[in-house]
Amino acid sequence: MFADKAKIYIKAGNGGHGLASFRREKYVPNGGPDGGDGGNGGSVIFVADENINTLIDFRNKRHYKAGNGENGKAKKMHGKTADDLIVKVPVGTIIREFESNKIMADLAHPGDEKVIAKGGKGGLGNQHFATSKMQAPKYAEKGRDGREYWLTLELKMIADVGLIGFPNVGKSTILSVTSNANPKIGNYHFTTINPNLGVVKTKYDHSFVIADIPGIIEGAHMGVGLGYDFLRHIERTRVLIHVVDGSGLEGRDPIEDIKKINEELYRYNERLVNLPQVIAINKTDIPDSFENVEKIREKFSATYKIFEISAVTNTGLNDLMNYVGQMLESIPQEVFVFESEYEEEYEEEDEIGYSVEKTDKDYYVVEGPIVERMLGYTNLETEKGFAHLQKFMKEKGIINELKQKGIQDGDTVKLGDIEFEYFN
Ligand SMILES: Nc1nc2c(ncn2[C@@H]2O[C@H](COP(=O)(O)OP(=O)(O)OP(=O)(O)O)[C@@H](O)[C@H]2O)c(=O)[nH]1
Ligand SMILES: [Mg+2]
Repeated sequence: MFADKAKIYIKAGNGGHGLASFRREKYVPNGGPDGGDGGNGGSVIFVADENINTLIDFRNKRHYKAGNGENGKAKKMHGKTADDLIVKVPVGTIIREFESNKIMADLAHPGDEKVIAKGGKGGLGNQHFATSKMQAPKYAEKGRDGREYWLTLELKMIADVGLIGFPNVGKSTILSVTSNANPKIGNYHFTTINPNLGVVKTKYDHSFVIADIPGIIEGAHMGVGLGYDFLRHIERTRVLIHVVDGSGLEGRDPIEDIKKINEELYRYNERLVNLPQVIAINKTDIPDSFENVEKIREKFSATYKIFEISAVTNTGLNDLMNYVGQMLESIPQEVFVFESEYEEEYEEEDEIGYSVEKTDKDYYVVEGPIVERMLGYTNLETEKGFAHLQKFMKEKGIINELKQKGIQDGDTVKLGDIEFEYFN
């Protein structure tokens, strides 16, 4: 099966949590804080590997997760950082974020690599938060979550030459006769529904990769026929062979056909219509073709090199392929790389936690740097300031934690330096 597209889910590992703990030693009643840091979560990294040719594996295995970092431990021991997960993809794989369809990376060269989902940072243990004012901080930082994405992987086949034209003009037959490929051939439209690739060897001893794509028809850019989504497969080609049916058997005007195909190319991507193009008039074994050959030559020979061929009798194909092979020699093989369009969401500033403790029957102590910071810019004398405090406690989850610890109306909360009565 041809696999040039896949949808997968990736998740980087979460960071381990920092630990809040205190040294316990014999004869030392109140040891200092010794909570270690959480380890970082593993990232998901994509690498372009020459030994992989299709995305077929991604149809079978669709979830890729890197490990989580370990939580911090006592005695200032750090949790282990998780290994990154390396995902190998074929060279020429474009990675898009599924929702927005934006390009996150184009791994165009062997060995290209990119971190797509970053592992979450481990949280700091409480040992970092001791200050002269707060010598026994009971809070530690939580680990960050690793990034997660649904992705579309899309393989841009890197063909040197693309065969284009209306349906049934003989593109697949040409591919089968000139290359090692074995595409389906049929006397009806849209025989080819997925692109085929083949390697052509010329008498000059160079070889190139040729792509046969489904037939294009007028209106393809609006989704008529098979649409033109598959034109992306020839976006990176260096030469196009424009195949036209010279026999006129289908009652079409080959001049119009050539113009229409070029119009569709143009609408897809202007670059495509400006690629070097040669015209191959096929089915010239059919006697009726003579008139059309004349017409095409008259109209297009100033613009395009024209070949008369017959794929079924294998006539003229050597000349065509040798010519194209030589054209390629003079066209540098520059790999077209798509720029990344995806902007990673801004990661929230580090927020160091707080602790909630029940120190007496009806007495609760809340402390921590975010509390100090909030108190620093809030004037609790004012109604507005007090409203802000309530909102803050709710949003940060402090209220929830107080409830979990069993707070009742009328109990006292000590928040930093202030005390107030709790009412739900
Ligand atoms: N007489 C004659 N018939 C040909 C020639 N080349 C191809 N055909 C026939 O034309 C029909 C279409 O050939 P394909 O190679 O499948 O055409 P295609 O352009 O790939 O068609 P789609 O995949 O539908 O776009 C088949 O019946 C072929 O046998 C030729 O040179 N002469
Ligand atoms: Mg075909």
